Amino acid sequence: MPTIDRLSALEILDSRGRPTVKATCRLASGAVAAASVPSGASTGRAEALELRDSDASRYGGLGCRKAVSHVNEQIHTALSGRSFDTQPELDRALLDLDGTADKSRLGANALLAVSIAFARACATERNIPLYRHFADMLGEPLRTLPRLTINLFSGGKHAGQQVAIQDVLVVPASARTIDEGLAVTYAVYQTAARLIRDRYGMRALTADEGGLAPDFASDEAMLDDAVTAIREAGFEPGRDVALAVDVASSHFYQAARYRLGGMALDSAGMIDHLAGWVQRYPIVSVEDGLAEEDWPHWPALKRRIGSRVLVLGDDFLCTNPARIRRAVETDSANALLLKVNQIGTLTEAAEACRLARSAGWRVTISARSGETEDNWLADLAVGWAGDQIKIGSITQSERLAKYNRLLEIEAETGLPVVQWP
Ligand code: 2PG
Ligand code: MG
Repeated sequence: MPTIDRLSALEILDSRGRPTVKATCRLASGAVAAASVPSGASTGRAEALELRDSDASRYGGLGCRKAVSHVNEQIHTALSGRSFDTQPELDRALLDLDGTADKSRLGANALLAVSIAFARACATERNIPLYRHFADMLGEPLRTLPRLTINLFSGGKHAGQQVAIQDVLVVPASARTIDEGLAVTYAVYQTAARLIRDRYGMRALTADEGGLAPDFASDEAMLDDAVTAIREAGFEPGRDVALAVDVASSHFYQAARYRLGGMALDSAGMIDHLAGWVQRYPIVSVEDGLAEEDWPHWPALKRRIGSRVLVLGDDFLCTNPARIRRAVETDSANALLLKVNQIGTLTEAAEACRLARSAGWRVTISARSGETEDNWLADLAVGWAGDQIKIGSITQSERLAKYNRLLEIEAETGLPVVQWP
Protein backbone atom coordinates (compact mmCIF):
# COMPACT_ATOMS: atom_id res chain seq x y z
CA MET A 1 0.00 0.00 0.00
CA PRO A 2 1.54 3.38 -1.01
CA THR A 3 2.61 5.33 2.05
CA ILE A 4 3.55 8.99 1.67
CA ASP A 5 6.95 9.84 3.00
CA ARG A 6 7.29 13.40 1.79
CA LEU A 7 5.37 15.98 -0.25
CA SER A 8 7.06 19.13 -1.46
CA ALA A 9 6.51 21.81 -4.07
CA LEU A 10 8.29 24.47 -6.06
CA GLU A 11 7.09 27.54 -7.93
CA ILE A 12 8.03 27.16 -11.61
CA LEU A 13 7.05 29.14 -14.74
CA ASP A 14 4.56 28.13 -17.41
CA SER A 15 4.61 28.75 -21.17
CA ARG A 16 3.45 32.36 -20.67
CA GLY A 17 6.17 32.98 -18.11
CA ARG A 18 3.63 32.98 -15.31
CA PRO A 19 4.20 31.08 -12.08
CA THR A 20 2.63 27.69 -11.50
CA VAL A 21 3.08 24.77 -9.08
CA LYS A 22 5.28 21.68 -9.41
CA ALA A 23 4.83 19.10 -6.66
CA THR A 24 6.99 16.11 -5.78
CA CYS A 25 5.73 13.02 -3.98
CA ARG A 26 8.08 10.54 -2.32
CA LEU A 27 6.64 7.26 -1.14
CA ALA A 28 8.02 5.18 1.70
CA SER A 29 9.06 2.56 -0.88
CA GLY A 30 11.47 5.14 -2.31
CA ALA A 31 9.39 5.75 -5.44
CA VAL A 32 9.44 9.44 -6.23
CA ALA A 33 7.70 11.49 -8.92
CA ALA A 34 6.83 15.10 -9.74
CA ALA A 35 4.01 16.78 -11.63
CA SER A 36 3.29 20.34 -12.65
CA VAL A 37 -0.07 21.95 -13.33
CA PRO A 38 -1.26 24.14 -16.23
CA SER A 39 -3.31 27.32 -16.17
CA GLY A 40 -6.05 28.75 -18.39
CA ALA A 41 -6.65 32.25 -19.79
CA SER A 42 -10.20 31.91 -21.05
CA THR A 43 -11.41 30.33 -17.84
CA GLY A 44 -14.92 29.26 -16.95
CA ARG A 45 -16.62 30.90 -14.00
CA ALA A 46 -17.32 27.54 -12.35
CA GLU A 47 -13.66 26.47 -12.29
CA ALA A 48 -11.96 25.53 -9.03
CA LEU A 49 -9.86 28.37 -7.66
CA GLU A 50 -6.23 28.66 -8.70
CA LEU A 51 -4.58 30.22 -5.68
CA ARG A 52 -2.43 33.26 -6.56
CA ASP A 53 -0.45 35.45 -4.17
CA SER A 54 -2.14 38.75 -5.20
CA ASP A 55 1.10 40.57 -4.43
CA ALA A 56 1.11 43.13 -7.23
CA SER A 57 4.85 43.76 -6.86
CA ARG A 58 5.67 40.20 -7.96
CA TYR A 59 4.50 38.66 -11.27
CA GLY A 60 1.60 41.13 -11.27
CA GLY A 61 0.03 39.26 -8.38
CA LEU A 62 0.22 35.86 -10.14
CA GLY A 63 2.87 34.33 -7.86
CA CYS A 64 2.17 30.86 -6.47
CA ARG A 65 4.22 31.00 -3.26
CA LYS A 66 1.14 30.56 -1.07
CA ALA A 67 0.01 27.45 -2.97
CA VAL A 68 3.57 26.10 -2.83
CA SER A 69 3.85 26.69 0.90
CA HIS A 70 0.54 24.90 1.44
CA VAL A 71 2.04 21.77 -0.13
CA ASN A 72 5.31 22.10 1.80
CA GLU A 73 3.62 22.75 5.13
CA GLN A 74 -0.05 21.86 5.73
CA ILE A 75 -0.46 19.15 3.11
CA HIS A 76 2.86 17.50 3.84
CA THR A 77 2.24 17.58 7.60
CA ALA A 78 -1.28 16.15 7.27
CA LEU A 79 -0.51 13.38 4.79
CA SER A 80 3.04 12.18 5.42
CA GLY A 81 3.19 8.81 7.12
CA ARG A 82 -0.32 7.98 5.91
CA SER A 83 -1.13 5.16 3.50
CA PHE A 84 -3.59 5.49 0.65
CA ASP A 85 -4.71 2.40 -1.13
CA THR A 86 -6.30 4.24 -4.00
CA GLN A 87 -6.33 7.64 -5.70
CA PRO A 88 -9.84 8.44 -4.38
CA GLU A 89 -8.59 7.94 -0.81
CA LEU A 90 -5.74 10.39 -1.34
CA ASP A 91 -7.96 12.92 -3.10
CA ARG A 92 -10.60 12.62 -0.35
CA ALA A 93 -7.94 13.51 2.21
CA LEU A 94 -6.93 16.54 0.13
CA LEU A 95 -10.54 17.70 -0.18
CA ASP A 96 -11.18 17.27 3.55
CA LEU A 97 -8.04 19.21 4.36
CA ASP A 98 -9.06 22.07 2.07
CA GLY A 99 -12.65 22.07 3.28
CA THR A 100 -14.08 24.51 0.70
CA ALA A 101 -16.32 23.86 -2.30
CA ASP A 102 -14.03 25.65 -4.76
CA LYS A 103 -10.64 24.62 -3.28
CA SER A 104 -9.92 28.23 -2.42
CA ARG A 105 -8.27 27.60 0.94
CA LEU A 106 -5.29 25.53 -0.18
CA GLY A 107 -5.69 26.22 -3.91
CA ALA A 108 -6.74 23.88 -6.73
CA ASN A 109 -3.23 24.31 -8.16
CA ALA A 110 -1.70 22.94 -4.94
CA LEU A 111 -4.21 20.07 -4.67
CA LEU A 112 -3.96 18.99 -8.30
CA ALA A 113 -0.15 19.03 -8.34
CA VAL A 114 -0.17 16.67 -5.33
CA SER A 115 -2.95 14.52 -6.80
CA ILE A 116 -1.01 13.91 -10.04
CA ALA A 117 2.41 13.58 -8.38
CA PHE A 118 0.93 10.87 -6.14
CA ALA A 119 -0.55 9.04 -9.15
CA ARG A 120 2.79 9.15 -10.92
CA ALA A 121 4.68 7.95 -7.83
CA CYS A 122 2.21 5.04 -7.55
CA ALA A 123 2.79 4.12 -11.20
CA THR A 124 6.54 4.19 -10.49
CA GLU A 125 6.06 2.01 -7.42
CA ARG A 126 3.97 -0.46 -9.47
CA ASN A 127 6.61 -0.34 -12.18
CA ILE A 128 4.04 0.34 -14.91
CA PRO A 129 3.63 3.23 -17.37
CA LEU A 130 1.50 6.13 -16.19
CA TYR A 131 -1.13 5.56 -18.92
CA ARG A 132 -1.71 2.05 -17.61
CA HIS A 133 -2.04 3.32 -14.05
CA PHE A 134 -4.62 5.89 -15.26
CA ALA A 135 -6.56 3.13 -17.06
CA ASP A 136 -6.61 1.04 -13.86
CA MET A 137 -7.88 4.07 -11.95
CA LEU A 138 -10.95 4.12 -14.19
CA GLY A 139 -11.18 0.31 -14.22
CA GLU A 140 -11.02 0.25 -18.00
CA PRO A 141 -8.73 -1.66 -20.37
CA LEU A 142 -6.46 0.24 -22.74
CA ARG A 143 -8.37 0.46 -26.00
CA THR A 144 -7.42 3.33 -28.26
CA LEU A 145 -5.31 6.42 -28.77
CA PRO A 146 -7.19 9.73 -29.02
CA ARG A 147 -7.84 11.45 -32.35
CA LEU A 148 -5.74 14.63 -32.61
CA THR A 149 -7.37 18.07 -32.74
CA ILE A 150 -4.59 20.59 -33.35
CA ASN A 151 -4.68 24.36 -33.09
CA LEU A 152 -4.10 26.10 -36.45
CA PHE A 153 -5.50 29.65 -36.02
CA SER A 154 -6.26 31.66 -32.92
CA GLY A 155 -8.39 34.67 -32.09
CA GLY A 156 -10.39 35.65 -29.02
CA LYS A 157 -8.65 35.72 -25.68
CA HIS A 158 -5.72 33.70 -27.00
CA ALA A 159 -4.80 36.33 -29.61
CA GLY A 160 -5.90 39.79 -28.50
CA GLN A 161 -9.51 39.42 -29.76
CA GLN A 162 -8.85 40.35 -33.44
CA VAL A 163 -11.78 38.03 -34.21
CA ALA A 164 -14.30 36.50 -31.84
CA ILE A 165 -13.62 32.75 -32.27
CA GLN A 166 -10.86 31.60 -29.97
CA ASP A 167 -9.41 28.65 -31.89
CA VAL A 168 -9.73 26.88 -35.22
CA LEU A 169 -8.25 23.39 -35.02
CA VAL A 170 -7.42 20.83 -37.68
CA VAL A 171 -8.57 17.24 -37.25
CA PRO A 172 -6.48 14.82 -39.32
CA ALA A 173 -9.57 12.71 -39.85
CA SER A 174 -8.29 10.00 -42.15
CA ALA A 175 -4.90 9.51 -40.45
CA ARG A 176 -4.62 6.01 -39.04
CA THR A 177 -1.89 6.79 -36.53
CA ILE A 178 -0.69 9.64 -34.31
CA ASP A 179 2.48 9.68 -36.37
CA GLU A 180 0.54 10.17 -39.60
CA GLY A 181 -1.80 12.74 -38.02
CA LEU A 182 1.17 14.89 -36.97
CA ALA A 183 2.76 14.72 -40.42
CA VAL A 184 -0.53 15.76 -42.05
CA THR A 185 -0.92 18.63 -39.60
CA TYR A 186 2.64 19.80 -40.22
CA ALA A 187 1.86 20.08 -43.93
CA VAL A 188 -1.32 22.04 -43.29
CA TYR A 189 0.37 24.30 -40.73
CA GLN A 190 3.30 25.13 -43.02
CA THR A 191 0.92 25.82 -45.91
CA ALA A 192 -1.15 28.07 -43.65
CA ALA A 193 1.98 29.94 -42.54
CA ARG A 194 2.83 30.63 -46.21
CA LEU A 195 -0.72 31.69 -46.93
CA ILE A 196 -0.65 34.12 -43.98
CA ARG A 197 2.58 35.61 -45.28
CA ASP A 198 1.13 36.11 -48.79
CA ARG A 199 -2.33 37.25 -47.74
CA TYR A 200 -1.59 39.33 -44.64
CA GLY A 201 2.07 40.21 -45.26
CA MET A 202 2.83 38.74 -41.87
CA ARG A 203 5.46 36.51 -40.39
CA ALA A 204 4.13 33.44 -38.64
CA LEU A 205 3.52 35.19 -35.32
CA THR A 206 1.71 32.90 -32.97
CA ALA A 207 -0.80 33.09 -30.14
CA ASP A 208 -0.61 31.51 -26.69
CA GLU A 209 -0.89 27.91 -27.91
CA GLY A 210 1.16 28.37 -31.07
CA GLY A 211 -1.80 29.05 -33.39
CA LEU A 212 -1.24 31.49 -36.24
CA ALA A 213 -2.95 34.77 -35.46
CA PRO A 214 -2.98 37.30 -38.30
CA ASP A 215 -5.51 40.10 -38.54
CA PHE A 216 -8.34 38.04 -40.03
CA ALA A 217 -11.08 40.29 -41.44
CA SER A 218 -13.77 38.11 -39.88
CA ASP A 219 -14.46 34.75 -38.26
CA GLU A 220 -15.47 33.44 -41.68
CA ALA A 221 -12.16 34.59 -43.19
CA MET A 222 -10.41 32.52 -40.53
CA LEU A 223 -12.47 29.44 -41.45
CA ASP A 224 -12.02 30.09 -45.21
CA ASP A 225 -8.24 30.36 -44.76
CA ALA A 226 -8.21 27.07 -42.85
CA VAL A 227 -10.07 25.31 -45.67
CA THR A 228 -7.72 26.86 -48.26
CA ALA A 229 -4.67 25.69 -46.30
CA ILE A 230 -6.03 22.15 -46.13
CA ARG A 231 -6.70 22.10 -49.86
CA GLU A 232 -3.38 23.71 -50.85
CA ALA A 233 -1.52 21.21 -48.67
CA GLY A 234 -3.00 18.52 -50.91
CA PHE A 235 -5.80 17.22 -48.71
CA GLU A 236 -9.53 16.95 -49.18
CA PRO A 237 -11.32 19.16 -46.60
CA GLY A 238 -13.74 17.10 -44.55
CA ARG A 239 -12.46 13.74 -45.73
CA ASP A 240 -8.73 13.89 -44.96
CA VAL A 241 -8.67 16.89 -42.68
CA ALA A 242 -11.68 18.37 -40.90
CA LEU A 243 -12.05 21.38 -38.62
CA ALA A 244 -12.96 21.87 -34.98
CA VAL A 245 -13.77 25.28 -33.52
CA ASP A 246 -13.52 26.57 -29.99
CA VAL A 247 -16.02 29.41 -30.19
CA ALA A 248 -15.45 30.25 -26.50
CA SER A 249 -18.58 32.34 -26.72
CA SER A 250 -18.83 33.14 -23.00
CA HIS A 251 -16.15 35.69 -23.66
CA PHE A 252 -18.19 37.74 -26.14
CA TYR A 253 -21.60 37.31 -24.52
CA GLN A 254 -22.85 40.46 -22.82
CA ALA A 255 -26.36 41.47 -21.79
CA ALA A 256 -27.91 38.39 -23.45
CA ARG A 257 -26.28 39.12 -26.80
CA TYR A 258 -23.44 37.42 -28.67
CA ARG A 259 -21.23 40.18 -30.04
CA LEU A 260 -19.27 38.92 -33.00
CA GLY A 261 -18.45 40.29 -36.44
CA GLY A 262 -20.27 43.57 -35.76
CA MET A 263 -23.48 41.71 -34.87
CA ALA A 264 -25.34 41.40 -31.58
CA LEU A 265 -27.17 38.08 -31.85
CA ASP A 266 -29.65 36.69 -29.37
CA SER A 267 -29.29 32.99 -28.52
CA ALA A 268 -31.56 31.81 -31.35
CA GLY A 269 -29.60 34.00 -33.78
CA MET A 270 -26.33 32.57 -32.50
CA ILE A 271 -27.62 29.02 -33.00
CA ASP A 272 -28.60 29.91 -36.61
CA HIS A 273 -25.17 31.42 -37.13
CA LEU A 274 -23.38 28.29 -35.86
CA ALA A 275 -25.67 26.02 -37.91
CA GLY A 276 -24.66 28.06 -40.98
CA TRP A 277 -20.97 27.43 -40.24
CA VAL A 278 -21.56 23.72 -39.76
CA GLN A 279 -23.30 23.62 -43.13
CA ARG A 280 -20.67 25.64 -45.03
CA TYR A 281 -17.46 24.37 -43.49
CA PRO A 282 -16.09 20.87 -42.77
CA ILE A 283 -16.60 21.35 -39.04
CA VAL A 284 -16.90 18.25 -36.83
CA SER A 285 -16.78 19.79 -33.36
CA VAL A 286 -18.20 23.02 -31.90
CA GLU A 287 -16.89 23.89 -28.44
CA ASP A 288 -18.73 26.41 -26.23
CA GLY A 289 -21.02 27.47 -29.08
CA LEU A 290 -23.17 29.17 -26.45
CA ALA A 291 -22.15 30.93 -23.25
CA GLU A 292 -21.55 29.09 -19.98
CA GLU A 293 -24.67 30.55 -18.32
CA ASP A 294 -26.96 30.31 -21.36
CA TRP A 295 -28.47 27.03 -20.03
CA PRO A 296 -31.95 27.59 -21.52
CA HIS A 297 -30.63 27.51 -25.10
CA TRP A 298 -28.05 24.70 -25.05
CA PRO A 299 -30.73 22.02 -25.68
CA ALA A 300 -31.80 23.84 -28.86
CA LEU A 301 -28.17 24.04 -30.02
CA LYS A 302 -27.76 20.31 -29.37
CA ARG A 303 -30.96 19.51 -31.29
CA ARG A 304 -29.94 21.71 -34.20
CA ILE A 305 -26.35 20.53 -34.84
CA GLY A 306 -25.81 17.58 -32.50
CA SER A 307 -26.43 14.89 -35.12
CA ARG A 308 -23.60 16.24 -37.29
CA VAL A 309 -20.98 17.56 -34.87
CA LEU A 310 -19.78 17.32 -31.31
CA VAL A 311 -21.59 19.85 -29.14
CA LEU A 312 -18.72 20.19 -26.73
CA GLY A 313 -18.90 21.90 -23.35
CA ASP A 314 -15.78 23.52 -21.90
CA ASP A 315 -16.49 26.66 -19.82
CA PHE A 316 -20.09 25.41 -19.92
CA LEU A 317 -19.30 22.22 -17.97
CA CYS A 318 -15.97 23.01 -16.28
CA THR A 319 -15.27 19.26 -15.80
CA ASN A 320 -17.73 19.60 -12.93
CA PRO A 321 -19.83 16.49 -12.19
CA ALA A 322 -22.82 18.55 -11.00
CA ARG A 323 -22.87 20.65 -14.18
CA ILE A 324 -22.42 17.53 -16.35
CA ARG A 325 -25.33 15.80 -14.61
CA ARG A 326 -27.54 18.82 -15.28
CA ALA A 327 -26.43 18.95 -18.93
CA VAL A 328 -27.17 15.24 -19.38
CA GLU A 329 -30.62 15.63 -17.81
CA THR A 330 -31.46 18.59 -20.07
CA ASP A 331 -29.85 17.00 -23.16
CA SER A 332 -27.67 20.09 -23.61
CA ALA A 333 -24.50 18.61 -25.15
CA ASN A 334 -23.02 15.39 -26.49
CA ALA A 335 -19.37 15.81 -25.55
CA LEU A 336 -17.26 16.85 -22.57
CA LEU A 337 -14.05 18.84 -22.74
CA LEU A 338 -12.09 17.46 -19.81
CA LYS A 339 -9.48 19.64 -18.10
CA VAL A 340 -8.42 18.29 -14.74
CA ASN A 341 -7.41 21.66 -13.36
CA GLN A 342 -10.94 22.99 -13.83
CA ILE A 343 -12.04 20.70 -11.02
CA GLY A 344 -8.80 20.18 -9.09
CA THR A 345 -8.33 16.46 -8.37
CA LEU A 346 -7.94 13.35 -10.53
CA THR A 347 -10.79 11.58 -8.75
CA GLU A 348 -13.35 14.27 -9.50
CA ALA A 349 -12.14 14.50 -13.11
CA ALA A 350 -12.50 10.70 -13.38
CA GLU A 351 -16.08 11.00 -12.12
CA ALA A 352 -16.74 13.67 -14.78
CA CYS A 353 -15.33 11.33 -17.40
CA ARG A 354 -17.49 8.41 -16.22
CA LEU A 355 -20.64 10.52 -16.19
CA ALA A 356 -20.04 11.72 -19.74
CA ARG A 357 -19.35 8.19 -20.95
CA SER A 358 -22.42 6.70 -19.32
CA ALA A 359 -24.51 9.33 -21.13
CA GLY A 360 -22.99 8.11 -24.40
CA TRP A 361 -21.00 11.31 -24.87
CA ARG A 362 -17.59 11.74 -26.45
CA VAL A 363 -14.72 13.02 -24.30
CA THR A 364 -12.00 15.43 -25.45
CA ILE A 365 -9.04 15.59 -23.07
CA SER A 366 -7.58 19.09 -23.15
CA ALA A 367 -4.47 21.05 -22.19
CA ARG A 368 -4.64 24.70 -21.09
CA SER A 369 -3.33 27.78 -22.85
CA GLY A 370 -0.68 28.08 -20.13
CA GLU A 371 1.25 24.79 -20.04
CA THR A 372 4.50 23.35 -18.78
CA GLU A 373 6.92 20.81 -20.21
CA ASP A 374 5.22 18.09 -18.18
CA ASN A 375 3.59 15.40 -20.35
CA TRP A 376 1.12 13.60 -18.06
CA LEU A 377 -1.78 14.79 -20.24
CA ALA A 378 -0.82 12.33 -23.00
CA ASP A 379 -0.88 9.41 -20.54
CA LEU A 380 -4.21 10.61 -19.17
CA ALA A 381 -5.79 10.82 -22.62
CA VAL A 382 -4.72 7.26 -23.42
CA GLY A 383 -5.48 5.79 -19.99
CA TRP A 384 -8.94 7.34 -19.85
CA ALA A 385 -9.60 6.46 -23.51
CA GLY A 386 -10.22 10.06 -24.60
CA ASP A 387 -11.90 10.19 -28.00
CA GLN A 388 -10.00 13.35 -28.84
CA ILE A 389 -7.03 15.21 -27.43
CA LYS A 390 -6.50 18.98 -27.66
CA ILE A 391 -2.99 20.17 -26.84
CA GLY A 392 -2.52 23.28 -28.98
CA SER A 393 -0.28 23.77 -31.96
CA ILE A 394 2.77 21.80 -33.04
CA THR A 395 5.30 24.59 -32.66
CA GLN A 396 6.05 25.04 -28.98
CA SER A 397 7.87 22.70 -26.64
CA GLU A 398 5.24 22.73 -23.89
CA ARG A 399 2.81 21.30 -26.50
CA LEU A 400 5.34 19.01 -28.18
CA ALA A 401 6.20 17.38 -24.86
CA LYS A 402 2.69 15.88 -25.01
CA TYR A 403 2.72 15.07 -28.75
CA ASN A 404 6.10 13.40 -28.36
CA ARG A 405 4.83 11.39 -25.42
CA LEU A 406 1.87 10.25 -27.57
CA LEU A 407 4.36 9.08 -30.18
CA GLU A 408 6.21 7.08 -27.52
CA ILE A 409 2.98 5.53 -26.25
CA GLU A 410 1.94 4.68 -29.81
CA ALA A 411 5.29 2.98 -30.47
CA GLU A 412 5.07 1.12 -27.17
CA THR A 413 1.45 -0.08 -27.37
CA GLY A 414 0.54 -0.13 -31.06
CA LEU A 415 -3.00 0.89 -30.05
CA PRO A 416 -5.26 2.12 -32.87
CA VAL A 417 -6.43 5.74 -33.09
CA VAL A 418 -10.13 6.37 -32.46
CA GLN A 419 -12.11 6.41 -35.70
CA TRP A 420 -13.69 9.86 -35.79
CA PRO A 421 -15.49 11.62 -37.37
C1 2PG B 1 -9.87 26.34 -24.03
C2 2PG B 1 -8.47 26.35 -23.48
C3 2PG B 1 -7.47 25.60 -24.34
P1 2PG B 1 -7.70 28.13 -21.76
O1 2PG B 1 -10.58 27.35 -23.97
O2 2PG B 1 -10.32 25.31 -24.48
O3 2PG B 1 -7.50 26.03 -25.66
O4 2PG B 1 -8.02 27.65 -23.26
O5 2PG B 1 -6.72 27.21 -21.20
O6 2PG B 1 -7.18 29.54 -21.94
O7 2PG B 1 -9.02 28.10 -21.03
MG1 MG C 1 -12.40 26.11 -24.74
